Amino acid sequence: MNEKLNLKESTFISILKSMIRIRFFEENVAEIAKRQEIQCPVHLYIGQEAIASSICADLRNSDYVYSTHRSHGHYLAKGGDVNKIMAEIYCREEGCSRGRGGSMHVIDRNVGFMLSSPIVGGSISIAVGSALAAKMKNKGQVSVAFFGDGATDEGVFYESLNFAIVNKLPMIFVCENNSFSTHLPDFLRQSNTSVSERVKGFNINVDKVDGNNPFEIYKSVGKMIEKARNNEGPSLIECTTYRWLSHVGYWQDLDIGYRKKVDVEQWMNRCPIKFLANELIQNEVITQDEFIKLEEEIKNQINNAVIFAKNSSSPDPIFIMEGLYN
Ligand SMILES: Cc1ncc(C[n+]2csc(CCOP(=O)(O)OP(=O)(O)O)c2C)c(N)n1
Repeated sequence: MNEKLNLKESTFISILKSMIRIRFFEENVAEIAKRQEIQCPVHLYIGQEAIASSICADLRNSDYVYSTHRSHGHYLAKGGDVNKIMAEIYCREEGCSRGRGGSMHVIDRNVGFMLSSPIVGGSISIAVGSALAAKMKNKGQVSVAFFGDGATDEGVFYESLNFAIVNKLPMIFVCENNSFSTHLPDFLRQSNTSVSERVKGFNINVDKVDGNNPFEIYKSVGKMIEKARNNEGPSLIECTTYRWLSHVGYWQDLDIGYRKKVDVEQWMNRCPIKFLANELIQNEVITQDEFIKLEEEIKNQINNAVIFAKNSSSPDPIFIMEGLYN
């Protein structure tokens, strides 16, 4: 326990590791996409790493996580395997979805990563189905749905929320509010841009936190997980954040006119990794040297994942229909 920060040191070292792993993974994927080594589109998570890493820090392997088109960070934070997700992005048989899914259709039930879906809002209702199953099985499992503010433009979000509340399900709704749905800012889509305010009429336990601050997110979600495990019903956490790169791909979308360079720069100055690393170094949880070593180790791990993926086999076209309804 660190007295000054009032936190369990090992937890925040794990969160830092998870955030660095996601960052390096995504930076590597951006490079791979630039070199046109992969065919599937990639929606990168750079800038939002604190959310997945802090939300998943205390989840159990048996808890369920559901994700979106921006899936890599959620998968890695839930204990996913870097090799398997990299191979999936290369559409290889050794990928977590056996090369059939690519970046947006990630699945690995061994770590409770139930699915990611590019149908905006689509995975929320399925996550609520898992929460219902968890309640029926009564083994203390929690179901977590990650989604963006764009998903709250969809009816399925409100129906899922209502169902989870009425049935007191062990469900946590995690809204990563980065203000944009593709190239549309929130104020052009929503009468009230605050998701947490909008859902208050549902009588749900709700909190709004700085999505670039792992301390805030971890503290808030901890109470929500406890509530869910104690059969006290669902919660919603709105995490305000920003994506550094374009909606899809490795650009910054500065030529389209929906966001300004100065805004991107301001958010980049609020890098969640730098923030947490500085706090941990200043409070003597880790040293600068340990931090650098950590970065090197993770960089190597990601480089090895690229080698693993490239050496993996492509699915045999003969099995193309396998797993489909026919
Ligand atoms: C039902 C549906 N409508 C529209 C789209 C097209 N689309 C893909 S991603 C996206 C934006 C989603 O924004 P948000 O949910 O905030 O997530 P973010 O991209 O910001 O992570 C849209 C509209 C889609 N995939 N599915």
